[in-house]
Amino acid sequence: MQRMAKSISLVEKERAVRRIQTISLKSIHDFFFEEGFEQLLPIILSPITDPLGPDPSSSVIKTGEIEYQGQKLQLTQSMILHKQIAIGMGIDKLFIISPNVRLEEARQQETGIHAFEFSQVDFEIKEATMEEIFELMEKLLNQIISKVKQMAKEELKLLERDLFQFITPFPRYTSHELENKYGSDWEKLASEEAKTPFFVTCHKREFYDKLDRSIEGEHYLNYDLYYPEGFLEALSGAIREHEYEHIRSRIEKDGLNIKTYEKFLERAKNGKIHSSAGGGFGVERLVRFLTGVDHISEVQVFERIPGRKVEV
Ligand code: ASN
Repeated sequence: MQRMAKSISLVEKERAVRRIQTISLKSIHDFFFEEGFEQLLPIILSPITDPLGPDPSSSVIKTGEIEYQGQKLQLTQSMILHKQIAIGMGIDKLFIISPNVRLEEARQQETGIHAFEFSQVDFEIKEATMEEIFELMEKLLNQIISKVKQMAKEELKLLERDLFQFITPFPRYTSHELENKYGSDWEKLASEEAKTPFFVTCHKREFYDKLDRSIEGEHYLNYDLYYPEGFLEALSGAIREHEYEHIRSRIEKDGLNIKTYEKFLERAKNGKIHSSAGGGFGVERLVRFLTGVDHISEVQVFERIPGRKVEV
């Protein structure tokens, strides 16, 4: 957010954004509670975190790390591996709102959707199917929109933002289909053209996203949800790899250090990682979409924008 003298209308607009964020967070909590999820608290230090790669679209420079009592601990990039471990502990439906630190390249400030520290709503369900996750997200997004429309009429008017319920099911495409249609910039072009959110399946991604072994070639049982009107990516998720041999070979194939994931692999070997599916969506990106503001920095009270100096 701007730190110079602010006009009344800017102050009002910022307040409207914060109110819509507050309503969204309440409605996310209510939704997961009503759907029978258990809420876990986040952790921000662990010997393991989401490696965020090798995802061709990832632009994270390095993983944040600190040393404490002779142990190297990584800053959470996402709670994915802990979600899988928690499912293995017998927590069948869970969600966590967690801070994610992703040290992005400075050029990412131009996308409008990248912050190097943000909050992610991460959820996971034991033995869920992709369709179950899609339906859950459709219901959640429409429920948030309905609450915001109901409780923030004045704020939406001030922000000149029209929100409406989306028809479900949202369209589903494969990444290959969209790449054929729009070329390599398909994410941007498809989101700009869309009038409704849409799911895109099959992205080359991290070792924990399950490979579709029922068909020839490299296909993944994963998905992203995109916002319409050019608001870009909302959520990513997948059905997870849960068998020891598969996880191990995927980690090796990705050129990651097996030793780092030793304990995780041990759990998988002992049958403590189960089949699950889930996803995660950024709170700030959601609020940006709901409020229609241009840049994610307009949503963060304490902005964390790649390449910009942290003031406070
Ligand atoms: N939260 C995502 C998931 O559940 C992972 C991520 O944020 N990279 O798959």
